Amino acid sequence: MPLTLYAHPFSSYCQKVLTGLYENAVDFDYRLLAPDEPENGADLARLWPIGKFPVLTDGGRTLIESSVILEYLDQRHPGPVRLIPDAPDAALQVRFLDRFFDNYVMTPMQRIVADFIRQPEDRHPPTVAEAKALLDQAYDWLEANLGAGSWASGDAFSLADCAAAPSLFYADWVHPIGTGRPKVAAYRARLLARPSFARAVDEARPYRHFFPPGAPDRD
Ligand SMILES: N[C@@H](CCC(=O)N[C@@H](CS)C(=O)NCC(=O)O)C(=O)O
Repeated sequence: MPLTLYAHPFSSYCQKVLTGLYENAVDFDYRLLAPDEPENGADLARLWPIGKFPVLTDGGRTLIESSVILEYLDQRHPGPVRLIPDAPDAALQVRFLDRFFDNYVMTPMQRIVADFIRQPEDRHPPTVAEAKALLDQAYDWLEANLGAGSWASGDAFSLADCAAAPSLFYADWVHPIGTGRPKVAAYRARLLARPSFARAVDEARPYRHFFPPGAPDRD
């Protein structure tokens, strides 16, 4: 039975997992979560009542949470690109950076986007201001800590880059990295040029008009 991924191309966490799948050309059945395919949403609700996606199934096994899905793929469906390095210290650094991008870039980015989905009278400017301040801290930390290698943790593309790609991609749309952080901006550009992530971004282009704050005319 092939791997099955419940996902939507415009979702940032789905792009994180799709990037890992495309890196290693892993075969999978794409179950699009869309109103005109309600059976996929019903399956998702059964598999994971919390309702967040992506969710991956492999035979009778269900994998939930993007980082866990990618680690599972690295263990059970490995390819030439190792998403978690074997060396324990290097693996810890990759897992730390994965948490960094999810918690301090993806999460504030999603908070800002979520505020645009609220009715105007329910919008909450202090939450948006806090999220932007956290993004500034995260961008500054990255600018100071990105190493000389091409990727988040040196010269090998990893789980950390899968997390970085969609988080920096969308975060820059809602709160620009700006010209004062050239290393972060260059890293984001390298991620966008990586064929696996470029493919995920291309697959999401038809949905750009759904981006609640409005998608900029670039990338
Ligand atoms: N921690 C989860 C986050 C997943 C997540 O937030 N997914 C979003 C799409 S990017 C979602 O399910 N949104 C729909 C909802 O919240 O109901 C992961 O890493 O997979």
